[in-house]
Amino acid sequence: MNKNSNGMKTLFSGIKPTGQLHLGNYLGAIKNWVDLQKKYDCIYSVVDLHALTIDIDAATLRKNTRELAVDLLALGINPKKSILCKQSEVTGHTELDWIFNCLIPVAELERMTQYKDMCVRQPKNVNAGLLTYPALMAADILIYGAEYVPVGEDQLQHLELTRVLARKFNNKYKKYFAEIQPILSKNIRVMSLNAPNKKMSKSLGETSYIAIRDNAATITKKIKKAVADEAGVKNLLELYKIFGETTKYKKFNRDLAKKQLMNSTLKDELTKSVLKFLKPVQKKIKYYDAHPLEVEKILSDGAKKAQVLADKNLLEIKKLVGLI
Ligand code: AQP
Repeated sequence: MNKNSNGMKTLFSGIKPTGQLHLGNYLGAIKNWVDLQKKYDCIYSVVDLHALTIDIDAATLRKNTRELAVDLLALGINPKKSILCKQSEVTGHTELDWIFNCLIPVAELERMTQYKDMCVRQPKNVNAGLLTYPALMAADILIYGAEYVPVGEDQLQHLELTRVLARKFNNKYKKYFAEIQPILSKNIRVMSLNAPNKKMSKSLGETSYIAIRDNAATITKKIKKAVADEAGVKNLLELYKIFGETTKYKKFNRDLAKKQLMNSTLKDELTKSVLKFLKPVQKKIKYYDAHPLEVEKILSDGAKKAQVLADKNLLEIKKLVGLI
C-alpha cells in the first residue's frame, strides 16, 4: 500500500522547532534527509505539536517554525521532490495519536528513556505530552503509511514503540500498518565545542554549537574558543574532514600523530571551511527570510499533499476502529 505511483517507498521524518538548527542537527540528520530524497518519496515535517512539550511561547514557536522551514529549504530539502510541511497544518495526526494512546499501556510509555530524561531536564513541567510523545510520533509516521524512518540512535526506542503500536493495532483490528524500517543515520555524532565529551546541543549553551544562522564573526569566535583537549581536537578534525580539504586533513592527522599539530592552524582552517560551506546556505536563508509568503506557500502546498495521504489512511483506520 505504501508504494506511490513512481514506485518509490514512503519515508517520514520530523524535526522539532525548538530553536537554532546547528551543525550537529545538520550532520546527524538533515544531510541524510537531503540524500534520501533521491531514493524515497519523502515527507519532512516541522513537528510543531511536539515542540509544545517544552515551555515555549507562541511568538517563539512561530518564529522557530518559520526559520526551521527556511533552514531546511536552504540546506537542500527540495519541495519539488519532497513534501515539506508543518505537522499542525495536516489534520489527523492528533486523531491517530488518540487511537494509539488508547492502545498503549502507560507503563510502556513510562519506560521510555527520553521521557525519563525530560522529567529530569524540566522537573517543573512534566506534562502529559512528554509521556505520550511516542504515540504522537507513531501517528506522525503511520498516518502517511510511511515504512522508512531515518533516525538517530537516541530515537530507536521511540521507533520500536511505533512498531509495537502498529502490531497492537494490526492484532486488534486488521493488518493495516506495514513494519517500519529504521534508516540509521550514517552520519557523525558531532560533539560539543565547549564540552567535547558531550554531543553538540543547544542545552549546553551557545558556545556549544555552531548554528546554521551564525554569522562569520560568531563562528570564528566559537571555533577559536573551542576546547582543544584530546576529545576536542578529535571533534574539530572530524568536522574538518567533512568541510575541509582531504590533503590538509591527512596532513593534520600526520601532525597529530607526531604531536606537531598546531591547534590554532586547525581552528583557522576549520573556520574557513565551515564559512565556505555556509556561505551559499546563508545566501538562500537570506532570500527565504525576505520572502516569507513564498515559504508559507511551500509549507501550505506541502500540507495539502500530505493531507491527501493522511485523509485516505485515516478514513480506513476510522472504519477499522469503528468510528465510522
Ligand atoms: N550533536 C549531534 N550530532 C549528531 N546528530 C545530532 N542531532 C542532534 N544533535 C546532534 C540529531 O538532530 C536531530 C534532531 O535532534 P533533536 O530533536 O535532539 O534536536 P534538538 O533537541 O533540537 O538538538 P539539541 O541541540 O540537542 O537540543 P536540546 O539541547 O534542546 O535537546 C536528531 O536526528 C538528532 O539525532
